[in-house]
Order: sequence, then structure tokens, then C-alpha cells
Amino acid sequence: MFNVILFGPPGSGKGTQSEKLVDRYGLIHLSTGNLLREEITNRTALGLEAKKYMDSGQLVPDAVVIGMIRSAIKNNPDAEGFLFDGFPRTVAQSVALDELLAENHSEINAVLALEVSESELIERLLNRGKTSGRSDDVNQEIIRARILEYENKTSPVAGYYDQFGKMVKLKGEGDVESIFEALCNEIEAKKLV
Ligand code: B4P
Repeated sequence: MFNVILFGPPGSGKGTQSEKLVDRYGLIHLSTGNLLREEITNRTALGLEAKKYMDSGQLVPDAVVIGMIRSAIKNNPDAEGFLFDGFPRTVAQSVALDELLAENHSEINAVLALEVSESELIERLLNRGKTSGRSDDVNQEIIRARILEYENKTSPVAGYYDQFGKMVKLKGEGDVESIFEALCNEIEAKKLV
């Protein structure tokens, strides 16, 4: 198995690049943001609970997202690899993911981090908010709250993977195709090892 995490702040291009990467490498795309939005659309109890956090720019509790990922991994026993998009977002989620993968005699092979300035993040998300219908993208205060959550709770995840030498930082600004090629180069390099 080959497992990749696409890491970065909200609006850094994780969702955009994930779609292209799963197409090229045949990985199973697991986006906790998409899974949570599906739960909201289906008006499940989990979705209604998660919406309160998402609408205010807060992270959804660890137990909820870890449970979703556990089921998704179980539901794909023949996967050749997973691309985790927007997960893990806390160190507790990272530890849980390592344990889940170890149960399947697997591990994370690379963590690819997209670096983008705060002003560009805000501009991209406000721009997406004009057409996406996403309630967390329309208000600058909520976007700032999401970035603050990232700084406080998610950025320590980088240190967690760095201790295992799995962290690769890449420039997330510029055109989508060039960023995609840079990500592919890293994946190819790791696959040859
Ligand atoms: P996500 O769905 O993961 O949303 P995101 O981080 O905002 O989006 P992403 O980074 O994928 O967007 P992209 O840049 O591709 O999370 C939403 C919420 O769900 C969180 O706030 C949290 O509440 C909850 N949640 C999710 N996972 C969780 C977890 N593990 N634990 C707890 N809570 C969790 O797109 C942004 C825009 O930029 C797009 O319009 C795109 O077109 C544009 N763009 C992309 N690349 C560009 C480029 N190179 N140049 C210019 N524009 C670009």
C-alpha cells in the first residue's frame, strides 16, 4: 500500500490537488471535509452535530472524524493506497491514524504540505464562497477562526510527522498544474525508495 497525507491550512489547495492525484495514482480519496458535508446533506445525527462546529470555523471533535476514517478504511479492504485530505488535523488524529494503518500492516509513506500565505488563503476562500454555497466560506471572521484553529491545533501535526522524516513542504502558490507536478515528483521519489 502507498498512503499519502495532503496537509495544509484551509484553502491551501488540498481538495483541488487531491482530485488530480487520485486520478493519476488510483488512490482512494478520503476527505473528512467531504465526508462531513455528506452527513450534513443527509441530515444524519452526526451531520447535525458536526455542522455546529463547521459553521463557526471550529474543528469537529476527534472521536467523530476518527470514527469516520476507521469505517472508510474498513470499507475499502482492496485499496492500493489512500490519499488523506484534511485528515489528520490534530496530533491525536495522527496517532489514531497510525494505529489504524498498523492494524492493516500499513503506514503513512509521505506527508505533503502545501504552504500558502494567509492573505492568499483568505482571498481564495472568500472567492470560493461566492459560488460554493459553503457557509464556512462566506464570512471573513469564520475564515480567520479556521486559520486560527489550524495554527493552534493542526500545525503541531507537522512536527509529529517530521520526527519520522515523513514531512515534505511545498510551495502552494502559483498555477494548479505546476503545484500538481511538484506533488507528483515527491510521490514518485518516495515510491522509488
Ligand atoms: P475541508 O473540507 O477540509 O476544507 P478546507 O480545508 O477549507 O479546504 P481545502 O484546503 O481542501 O480547499 P482548496 O484549497 O482545495 O474542511 C472544512 C471543515 O470541516 C473544517 O473547517 C472543520 O470544521 C471540518 N473538518 C474537516 N476535517 C476535519 C478533521 N480531520 N478534524 C476536525 N474537523 C474537520 O480550495 C480552496 C479554494 O482555493 C478553491 O476555490 C480552489 O479553486 C482555490 N485554489 C486551489 N488551488 C489554487 C491555486 N493554486 N491558485 C489559486 N486558487 C487555488
